[in-house]
This record gives sequence, structure tokens and C-alpha cells, in this order.
Amino acid sequence: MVDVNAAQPFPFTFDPATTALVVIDMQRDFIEPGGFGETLGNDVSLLQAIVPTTAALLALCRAKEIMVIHTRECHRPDLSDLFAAKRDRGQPSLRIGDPGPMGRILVAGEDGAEIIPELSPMSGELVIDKPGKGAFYATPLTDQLRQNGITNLIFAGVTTEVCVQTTMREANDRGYNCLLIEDATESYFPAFKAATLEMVRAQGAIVGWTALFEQLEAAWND
Ligand code: TIU
Repeated sequence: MVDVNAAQPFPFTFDPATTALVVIDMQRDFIEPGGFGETLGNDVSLLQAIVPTTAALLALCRAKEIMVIHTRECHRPDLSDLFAAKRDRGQPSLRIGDPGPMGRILVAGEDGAEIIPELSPMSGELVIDKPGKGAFYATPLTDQLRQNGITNLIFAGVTTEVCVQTTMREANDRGYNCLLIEDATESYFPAFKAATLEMVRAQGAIVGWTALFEQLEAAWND
């Protein structure tokens, strides 16, 4: 067992054999200029700051040989899995499915939908394509976790208050213990990240725990 005693709001204990890492949506469309994130009016440089920590987290989990899962928010080329309510939301300069500098925005198979090269999935790692914010909605994630006997999830990725928080809440309702790595997640809005960390761990870990990467690493190598 690993005891992350420095986790908030109190120690998080997990068995690596029943734990998976979930890296949410570290795609070019959210992190690089010219993608979906920027078309929504966001400063994508904020998100680039977590790439080194997320790479270190991936390396640690690979070294410990736990299950590693990557998600990608993207849609089928025919957009049959894109609700009008999602396509028409906001006032982006480009909408999902439109041609952009990295191919069609948030469409599977296009360059922008790929995970950034620094965090590329390795062979054998699960990649979940998801049409929604949460990684459980309309995906095979539940079955995959069940088949692998997973009961704990370590979370990283973007954005903290949108796809990461939604997935953590979905996981919470499906019985998983969730740990969010604070310096391996980011938002376009620093205040939203801070608020999300607070609301996840408030009320006695109502949604889950949070810890810094070095706190997880130190506990795991102890
Ligand atoms: N992956 C994810 O968070 N999708 C978003 O659209 N996030 C925003 O913050 N817009």
C-alpha cells in the first residue's frame, strides 16, 4: 500500500495493483496555439506549464507498472456524436469540425486531436476517445476499469474545472477513490483551478483528494 500522508484533506492510501492513472485531454487542440482552446478565446500558454510535471507523473506510473489511460475529447468525422448544443455553444472563431491550422477542430484522426508529443501514449496504454466532458459518458471506460480490477484513479490533465472535474465526479458516483495531482492539472482560469481543488477536497473529500506530484512520488518511493 502507498500512503500519501501529505494529500488533502487527509492521507490518501492506495494499492498500486488496483490503481490507474488517467491523463485527461492533453491534446494539441487545447494546449497549442491555433486549436480549439485558443478559438474559445483562451491563453493556451497557461496549460503548457504543466507538461513537465505531467510527463514526470507518467514516467513514475510507467515505472511502477500501473495501468495508464489517456483520454481525448474528439468527435467522429461525420460529427454524428456532436450535439448541436455543444457545437453552437460559446462564440468561437472556429467551431468543432471546422478546418483549422491543425486540421478539423476536435475531430478524431486530425493533428489537433492528437495528444501532445511530450505525453504520447505508449503501446499497451488505453486511449479513450470521448465526445463529452466526462470520460465515462459514451465510452468503454467503465468496462475497461472493471476488467482490470481498478478501484482507485489518479488524475491529471486539462482543464481542471471542465473535463477533469466532470470525470472525477463521474468516477466518484461509480465508486472510485480519486486523487487529483495539483501541479499536473491546469485551467485557462487560475481562479477556477483553485476553486476546483477546494471543492474536490471540501467536506471531507466529497469528490476526492489532491496532492502535489512530489508528495505522491515521495510516498510511492518510501
Ligand atoms: N478537455 C476539456 O476540458 N475541454 C474543454 O472544452 N475545456 C475548456 O475549458 N474549454
